[in-house]
Amino acid sequence: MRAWSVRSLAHHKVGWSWSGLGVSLALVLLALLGAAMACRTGAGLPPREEAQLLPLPGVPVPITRKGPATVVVRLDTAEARGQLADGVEYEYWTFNGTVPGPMLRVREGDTVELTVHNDAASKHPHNIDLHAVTGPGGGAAATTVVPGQEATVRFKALNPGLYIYHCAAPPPYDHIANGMYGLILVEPKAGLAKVDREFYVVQSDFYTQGGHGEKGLQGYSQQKMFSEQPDYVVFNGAVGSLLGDKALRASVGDTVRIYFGVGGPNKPSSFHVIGEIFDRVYPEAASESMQNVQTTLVPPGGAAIVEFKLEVPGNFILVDHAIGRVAKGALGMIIVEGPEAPEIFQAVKQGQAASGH
Ligand SMILES: [Cu+2]
Repeated sequence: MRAWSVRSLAHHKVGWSWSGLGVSLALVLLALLGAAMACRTGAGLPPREEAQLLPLPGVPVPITRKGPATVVVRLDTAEARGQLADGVEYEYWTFNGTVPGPMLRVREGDTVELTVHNDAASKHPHNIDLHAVTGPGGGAAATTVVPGQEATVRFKALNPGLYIYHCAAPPPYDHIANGMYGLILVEPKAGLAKVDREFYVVQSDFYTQGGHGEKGLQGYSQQKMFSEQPDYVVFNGAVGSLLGDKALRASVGDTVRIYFGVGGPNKPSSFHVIGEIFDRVYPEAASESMQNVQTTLVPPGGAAIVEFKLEVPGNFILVDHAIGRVAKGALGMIIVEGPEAPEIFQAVKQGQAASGH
């Protein structure tokens, strides 16, 4: 890059005097030679950096660089037992041991070099199909790996947006139903507006051999999955994953952004935060936003970005407003602390039976 600035300096000199022309031409030639050498030595290639992979519901930090990079990502597919609900265990299939897998964050124009390593203890082949990929299968065929093996794919993130990634190993519906999905954010070149807090939430539906709440290790029911009758509809892989001491936390005055996706396999989400209005929604994670939205519909294999400012303290509940699903687990919470704002909201005469909101 330094070579180009020398060349632009040379152009300035051309404008100043004819006597400097010889010097200027020499500088241009030197600059071109330098650029050619930089290409040959690789010094002109974009920088390489490791993707930041955080525990749920963490979001990688915003990208501040102004040029493209090669972002190196390594995901391990692993089949691991976890808690789907209180007293209910489930054999999840995962990226990096969590449902959803870690959120990935790159910049429009970046090249992503992604390695999928299938844990040696897995019983199944796995792969990754990223909806941010322009290429066959979203990378699925190129990354299909048997247990103990790994594969690498490289793609250019051409389109900004928030995209689902998921396993598409046959049959893909079983791999998705068992928990193999996550989100990749491709930031636009100009970046996103600064906010105070960002969260990562993915909704999905689970189908168990036993009924809702039946204790013990529960096997996967493909039959219920085909008939689209989930026993659980949850945020971030399990009932209660965003409740109690795992609730999201923010302060009065904060502007919050939620990167929200739906892994499915089957059910869309009517995503809503009780007691808040989304100031902005990027519906289906498109580039244009809408303002003042109460509930946004997010399809399986889709995502949305929602933003809202917190004006008053309290507990704000995340739900799928297909409200029966709250009983199946589609419930989370943002605990907002800070000074009361009675001019915006106040209980003038408290009711006898507070709902707990
Ligand atoms: Cu898989």
